[in-house]
Amino acid sequence: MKIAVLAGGVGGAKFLRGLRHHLTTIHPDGDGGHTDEVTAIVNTGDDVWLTGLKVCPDLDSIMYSLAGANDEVRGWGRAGESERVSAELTAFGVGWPWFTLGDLDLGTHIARSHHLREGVSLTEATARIQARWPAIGVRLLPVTDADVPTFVAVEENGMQTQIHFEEWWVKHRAALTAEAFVQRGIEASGITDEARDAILSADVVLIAPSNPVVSIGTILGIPGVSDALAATEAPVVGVSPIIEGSAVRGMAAACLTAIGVGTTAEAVGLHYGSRADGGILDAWLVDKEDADAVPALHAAGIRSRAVPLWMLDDATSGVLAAVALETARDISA
Ligand code: FO1
Repeated sequence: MKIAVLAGGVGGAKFLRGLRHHLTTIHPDGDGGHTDEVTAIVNTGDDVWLTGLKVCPDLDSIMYSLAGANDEVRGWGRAGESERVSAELTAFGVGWPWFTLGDLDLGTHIARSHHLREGVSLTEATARIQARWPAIGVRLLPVTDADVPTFVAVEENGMQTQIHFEEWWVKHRAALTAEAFVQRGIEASGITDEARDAILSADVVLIAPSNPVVSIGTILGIPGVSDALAATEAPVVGVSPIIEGSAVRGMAAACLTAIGVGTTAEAVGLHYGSRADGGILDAWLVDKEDADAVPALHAAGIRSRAVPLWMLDDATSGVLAAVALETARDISA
């Protein structure tokens, strides 16, 4: 089976681990992996060139998590990390002192930047650094090879300004009211051929429970993505990142408010819209606590099921992934 998954950082990583766990159970390859083809199409709006290095937070979150090399406590970066170089960078007054680049993490950024400086695309550079962990079981693709960083329009010290998403997210913890999210350089960007092909040739397309604005929304903003989702024969099934009116993780609420969308499973599903109406969804999974959202979603042409969405470990994430695939099968049937 060919599965394409649109994903951001932490929520996307957990969901992909669950999907891989499920596929390894139902379609084992006899070598601890699975025989299916899973492609993650990952948000690159968080990306930033910092101290001369290309940092790709969502691609790295997913890569480290699938490799089992992620810091489960902090929720980002590498396990067993140290910060000797970062302390020196701060002493030199370069980079963002509030945005810690760990020593192991810097290895990723140096390797990635090395490949980019050799002239290969971010897609190719991602494939090369991903090969460091041979058995990830998911192909990671940036949604675009162009630099399209997300900037956040805020008012700081009484002035209207725009700051990089990571400055808003990490330095300010999203405490500055986001007036808009701006994808800089988007005009000159486009979905990569590899990502488009993954969507068009998929048997199933899944929208991971990632931040609907600055992760999934950013992916959808890249020219060509919505067209590919409209054109694919595959059913598109999404998983709500909001349970019982609160973002499972991160500051999705602050982001949704900024674009005038309610922080509910129903509102996000309706925001993504049904494919029949030019949106992206055939189906939207909501948590059992949000079962009252199902009728409104059905009325909007979006199939919906209320199932447990909490991803506590690979097993529970695997059950969720299984339900998403089963929902897709029901649509195709
Ligand atoms: N998040 C933090 O809260 N503090 C940090 O210092 C930090 C550094 C960092 C460095 C590299 C990287 O790939 C991610 C990093 N993150 C940090 C997490 C990052 O903000 C998130 O992974 C996403 O950008 C939000 O989804």
